[in-house]
Amino acid sequence: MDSAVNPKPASNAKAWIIIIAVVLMVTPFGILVLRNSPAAPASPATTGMVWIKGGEFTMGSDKADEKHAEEAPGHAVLIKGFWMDVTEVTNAQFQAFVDATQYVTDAEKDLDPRQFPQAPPEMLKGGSLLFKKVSGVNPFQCGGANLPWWNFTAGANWRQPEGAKSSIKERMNHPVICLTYKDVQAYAKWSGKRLPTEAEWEFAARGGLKDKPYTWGDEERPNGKIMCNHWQGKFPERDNGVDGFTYVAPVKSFPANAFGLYDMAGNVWEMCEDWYGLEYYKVSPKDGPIGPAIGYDPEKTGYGQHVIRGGSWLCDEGYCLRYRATSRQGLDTLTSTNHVGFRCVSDLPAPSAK
Ligand SMILES: [Ca+2]
Ligand SMILES: [Ca+2]
Repeated sequence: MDSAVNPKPASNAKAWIIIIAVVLMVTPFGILVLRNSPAAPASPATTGMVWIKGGEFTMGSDKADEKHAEEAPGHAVLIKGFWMDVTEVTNAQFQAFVDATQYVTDAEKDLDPRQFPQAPPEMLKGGSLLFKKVSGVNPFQCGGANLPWWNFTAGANWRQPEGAKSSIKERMNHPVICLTYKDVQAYAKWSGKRLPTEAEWEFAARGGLKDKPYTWGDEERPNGKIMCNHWQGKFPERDNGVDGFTYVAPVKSFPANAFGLYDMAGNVWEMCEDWYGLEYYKVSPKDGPIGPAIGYDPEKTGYGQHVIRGGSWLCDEGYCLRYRATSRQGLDTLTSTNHVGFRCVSDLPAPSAK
């Protein structure tokens, strides 16, 4: 399991995060729903989207090695057409949603100490898991709760993604980060859209290319060109930033795929609708798969993980290499972190049918 893309709480905090997560999941949704029922954005519903004509494709790969066994087997999948956001949802777009709804994200909320009387006070503050460089660590020898590059940071949320006193003021065209699955569902509902299924996401990411490892083709760096925002250097110690970025990059900083979609590889992982299942490809139906009934649950929280796809600015070429077309991972459903975002899809009629 690639721990670089599946942040876990630091060991001391881990138990409390899990307990709090479980309790939150059975708390009435009232604390999380939109406070109003505002109208959806006034702009045309498919603005900033592209029509993805459906079809049949091979999802996953028969070439997956043991390290990436969750990507196997390759299997035939049939997808109906849909609209998809051209970019990851940006801070500007999420700001419009919050301005219209006064929605408060999970990471912005302190927890009620009466609900968690035994919890250390620092664990009751709203915040997110943030990546922090560390030296002298062999990531291949880490795993489980031992992922020293992830730190719960009180005060880190979408408005201040590096913690207190940070800002998105100069980052409005960056993908929004530090959100939970519920947060992105709230945005999707407000915008009249939904999250893509994992199958829709991979079909779109491949851009019509057949069985290629990357969303742009066969080579990781065609003609020496870096094709997406990822990590160059020794993870988790040093990112050389050869691609021009050592953090989240503005959307559209790299070429689009053949369907006109930007950053389907790298920049931020993108949440999908489906629960995450390690073995799901072995039993997936062909027609419009929607994922397993329950999510992978390595921490035995009784809840589970949802799918994230595409890799991020933290994926390096050795330890991670998750900016491939078939890469998939689960994210604890109540986790917010600074390398995961999302984009939406829509079931509005095809252009020719309007
Ligand atoms: Ca980079
Ligand atoms: Ca992405």
